[in-house]
Amino acid sequence: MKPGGCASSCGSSTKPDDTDPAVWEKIKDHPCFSEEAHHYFARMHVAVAPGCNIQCNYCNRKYDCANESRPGVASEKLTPDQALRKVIAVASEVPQLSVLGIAGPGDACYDWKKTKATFARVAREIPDIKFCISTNGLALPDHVDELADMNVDHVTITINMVDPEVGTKIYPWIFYDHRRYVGLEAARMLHERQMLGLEMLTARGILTKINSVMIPGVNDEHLIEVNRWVKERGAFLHNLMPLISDPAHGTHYGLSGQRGPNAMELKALQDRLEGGAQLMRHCRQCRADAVGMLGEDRGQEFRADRIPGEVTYDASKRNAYRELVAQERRDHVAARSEAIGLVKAARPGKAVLFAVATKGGGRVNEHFGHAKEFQVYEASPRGISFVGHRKVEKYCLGGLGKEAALGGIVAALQGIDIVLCARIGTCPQDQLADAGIRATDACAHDYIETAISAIYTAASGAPALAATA
Ligand code: CLF
Ligand code: SF4
Repeated sequence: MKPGGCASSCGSSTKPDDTDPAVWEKIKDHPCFSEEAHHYFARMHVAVAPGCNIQCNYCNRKYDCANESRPGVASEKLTPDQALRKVIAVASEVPQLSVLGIAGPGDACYDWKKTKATFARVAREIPDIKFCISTNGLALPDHVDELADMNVDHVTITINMVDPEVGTKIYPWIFYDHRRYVGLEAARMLHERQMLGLEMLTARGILTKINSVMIPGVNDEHLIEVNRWVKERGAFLHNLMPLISDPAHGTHYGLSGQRGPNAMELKALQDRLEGGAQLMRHCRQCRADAVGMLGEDRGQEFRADRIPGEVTYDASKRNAYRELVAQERRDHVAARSEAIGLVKAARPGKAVLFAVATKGGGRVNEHFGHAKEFQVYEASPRGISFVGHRKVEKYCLGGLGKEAALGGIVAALQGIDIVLCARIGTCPQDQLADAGIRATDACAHDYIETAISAIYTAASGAPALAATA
């Protein structure tokens, strides 16, 4: 990161032309609500809300694996006081931290007392942290006014259907007003409460993101309708999450063999939704106790038993980071704008998919062998757009390449044309080439868009950009 001085120490960056200033103020440091912000800022979840009032066929909260990144999974449940200690410890050590989210492991609105108590305690100690919750929506309408009073600007509702018939295949039961409901009646009640909650949030200016789990053969086609409904009701973002399904998780879908979509099926549906509600494409489907940048999870470092008895908030790291990032983001915005202009001006050609190894800052700065995921971008005559990410097993272990991992990486990179990374050896480079994927470290440490533009314009015959490390 380049050192830089932001006189105002505000952490702001250049606002995109198409974003309302008040909205930009809310999203500019939120790693989930702004794709650009996720290169710089981190979230943490505290697992204070274990209770849930519905059953989803893709959920089993009894299962936990420390290496598993999946909503609903948490290694330890916390009381609001324990959560406060953890937030203070993380905020003092992780300079990128900007958002505290409550995303279960049950439902943040159903387990409301603990959600509210946690936010109240943290607000007193760290007033500049943003609050965020994720909910299934059933209990949401009961708490919208309190969310507004607590300055919660970001709410996620998981909405998988707007047709209760489809809902019967996803939700076996709900629990509402002291009673259990099943079948069509349950799905209809859930749907009505979700729509009411969304409309109430929109009316109060709270930004709402809709998460939809894409379940092939159950609701994949139907999500086009969901996108239309939530757009009409003011949703800010729509996030399609691929179903994670494994018999070992003990979920209904896992045990009954329901498969999730592959990366290209997800992209195809996302592409069909272009022009509807704005899509989030950088979700990492994180755990209910995740800590760190979206592509990483430092939760194990901050387990309750690793936090010392006395914790006092030290704001110095977060403040210093914000000053550095403000300048860096301005540079990045200018570089990206130039790069996109060059791609648009290049001779029309086919769309090219790039997989980028990065460890943050919006740059090509990770070695191929160290990457645990690749960020995917598409360059085309329309410009450069973020498409998603592909998780992989690390190729390099103790300095040696793992041949077995490479097959999995090639499979995960299905459809990718070019891999950009900070360093790659000839052995993996040759094997990727055999699979039709070009890999290069020629643009190491460039901004991602600058690197893509250089290669895309060179390939299309236009003058290549000079590298700007
Ligand atoms: Fe957490 Fe969710 Fe808030 Fe983000 S996560 S409550 S909006 S702070 Fe983000 Fe994780 Fe995807 Fe959620 S990457 S699962 S979208
Ligand atoms: Fe699990 Fe969340 Fe569904 Fe409740 S709402 S069953 S916690 S996925």
